[in-house]
Amino acid sequence: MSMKASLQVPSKISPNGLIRSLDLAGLNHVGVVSVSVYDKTAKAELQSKIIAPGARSILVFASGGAALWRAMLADLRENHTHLTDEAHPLDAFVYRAVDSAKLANDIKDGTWFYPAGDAKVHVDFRSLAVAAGLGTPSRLGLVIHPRWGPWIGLRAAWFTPLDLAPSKPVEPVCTGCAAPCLDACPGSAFVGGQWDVQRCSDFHQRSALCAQSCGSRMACPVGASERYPELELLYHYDRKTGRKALAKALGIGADQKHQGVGPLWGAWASGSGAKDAKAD
Ligand code: B12
Ligand code: SF4
Ligand code: SF4
Repeated sequence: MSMKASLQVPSKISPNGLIRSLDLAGLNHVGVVSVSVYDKTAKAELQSKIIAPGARSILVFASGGAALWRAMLADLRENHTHLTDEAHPLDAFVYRAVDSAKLANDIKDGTWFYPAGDAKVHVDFRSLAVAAGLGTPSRLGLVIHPRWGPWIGLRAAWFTPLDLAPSKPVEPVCTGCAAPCLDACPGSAFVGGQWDVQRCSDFHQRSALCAQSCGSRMACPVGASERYPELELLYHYDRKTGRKALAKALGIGADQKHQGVGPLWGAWASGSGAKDAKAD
């Protein structure tokens, strides 16, 4: 369920102001799941009573299409140091947006989680997003939605004491599709018609063909008009090259404190895990 700055909530305190504020920052795709539903599939160490005691509902914030990217570009044009001084400019933009939305809407309760690779608590955002009605699993391994296709970035989750009405689940999207994603993959990364992270990762180790894009994701016809712009794709897949290109496009000089990182395919499997993996 996609909620643009509106939500039917039976609670006394409404999160609608918060949702509107974050919508302006590009977090335009929002869903709700109760903690009791979340707890049914969450790992023991990620149960809500451990990571967010007192929470009753979870609001999951995502960006569909290029809205968040455009909002970040507008900010970077005004604030060059948000690119030059930040290790992860997009993550930092989201943290600032959440902090100012909390302040503006007097939100003090609850616990916030982010999908960043260096997050202290590693919430499984794909499962959370599906439970919160932001999309459905796809052959591609990504959460997919009829409007946004696979062009959804999962950005933040607010475990709140508010009792909110849950969002409806999204119906399967891949059923009946001719699956052009399979043929578009040069790395034979699909096993039994389903994306396999190990095969995809192995292909990245031996070929540069997918260094700056995923042909299978590009081939998906669902939400094709919401595909990320070229510069955003480059930034997500190869941040080293991407942030240089971004600085050039914005006319920001060479005083970069961070070089960015190259693709880290395989890091998740080698023990450094999600900590070092790209999370955009
Ligand atoms: C580590 C990581 C990677 C690693 C490994 C991914 C993996 N194991 O699947 C690498 C580097 C390979 C990677 C690559 C990419 N990633 Co990544 N990645 C993550 C990260 C940081 C953690 C994932 C993780 O380790 N989860 C926990 C472990 C235990 O899960 P797991 O073992 O992989 O799988 C379990 C569950 O996740 C679940 N599961 C597995 N797959 C799926 C899929 C669905 C739909 C569901 C519901 C459940 C589910 O079942 C598994 C067994 O219990 C997440 C952010 C996050 N915090 O969730 C982003 C995340 C999953 N990545 C994302 C993206 C976009 C990508 C890339 C496209 C590259 C990019 N940066 O643009 C590629 C391609 C991935 C693809 N085709 O699916 C997005 C996905 C958005 C979406 N629409 O689904 C996330 C959520 C980040 C974000 N901010 O939005 N990624
Ligand atoms: S990144 Fe390349 S190998 Fe992996 S699924 Fe996409 S097209 Fe296939
Ligand atoms: S191309 Fe079709 S089968 Fe593949 S992910 Fe997109 S909708 Fe699903």
